[in-house]
Amino acid sequence: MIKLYGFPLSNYFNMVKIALLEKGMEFEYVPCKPSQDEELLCKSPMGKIPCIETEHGFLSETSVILDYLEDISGQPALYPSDPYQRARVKEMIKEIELYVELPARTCYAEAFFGGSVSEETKSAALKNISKGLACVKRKASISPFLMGDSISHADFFFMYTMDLTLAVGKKVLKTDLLADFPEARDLLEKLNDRDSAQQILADKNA
Ligand SMILES: N[C@@H](CCC(=O)N[C@@H](CS)C(=O)NCC(=O)O)C(=O)O
Repeated sequence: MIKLYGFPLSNYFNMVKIALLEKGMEFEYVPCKPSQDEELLCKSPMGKIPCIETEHGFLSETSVILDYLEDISGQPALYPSDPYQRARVKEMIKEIELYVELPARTCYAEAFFGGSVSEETKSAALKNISKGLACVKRKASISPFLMGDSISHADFFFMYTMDLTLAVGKKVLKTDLLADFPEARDLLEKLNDRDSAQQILADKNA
């Protein structure tokens, strides 16, 4: 059985957890915080979470873990079977991570950890996140899911990225980052209503 290492406040951890829940795959949760201790580094070489333990060994990096889960699991598929459409979903995940998630992260210290970040960092974050979200908006079909008529890993990646990115917008950048993208807000609401997402929320609140 797969072991999932991490903690419920981590958005990357929740991206993997929701894939396991949606696919109905059994897994064991192993509470674990990021660290540079050898104990974690031998499992996740950057000391980041999540990582998973498989019967063959450990894997880290969320998008790689999602690909692995897809390769070993049956239904429901969370990538399209058509190679081009599948690549488009992966392209979207990469864009969300590089151009929304990572710029938002530059403001986490102030949003979540009682620190502060410079005005320069804030203005760069706002510019970069806005550019990233414009890219998502340009590509997303939201019909009804982010990348078409079937739910995919891109929906969950987007949901947990926006969970914290919207909080950064509100608390640090003093703006509603989805003000001109109401379709995305509606989609996030629907995704958050799913049983899997409700379970993750309950675990997070606990
Ligand atoms: N690229 C990694 C990022 C994972 C990540 O940044 N996880 C955070 C927790 S949400 C972490 O471990 N932070 C500690 C660190 O960056 O050292 C992935 O895709 O899994």
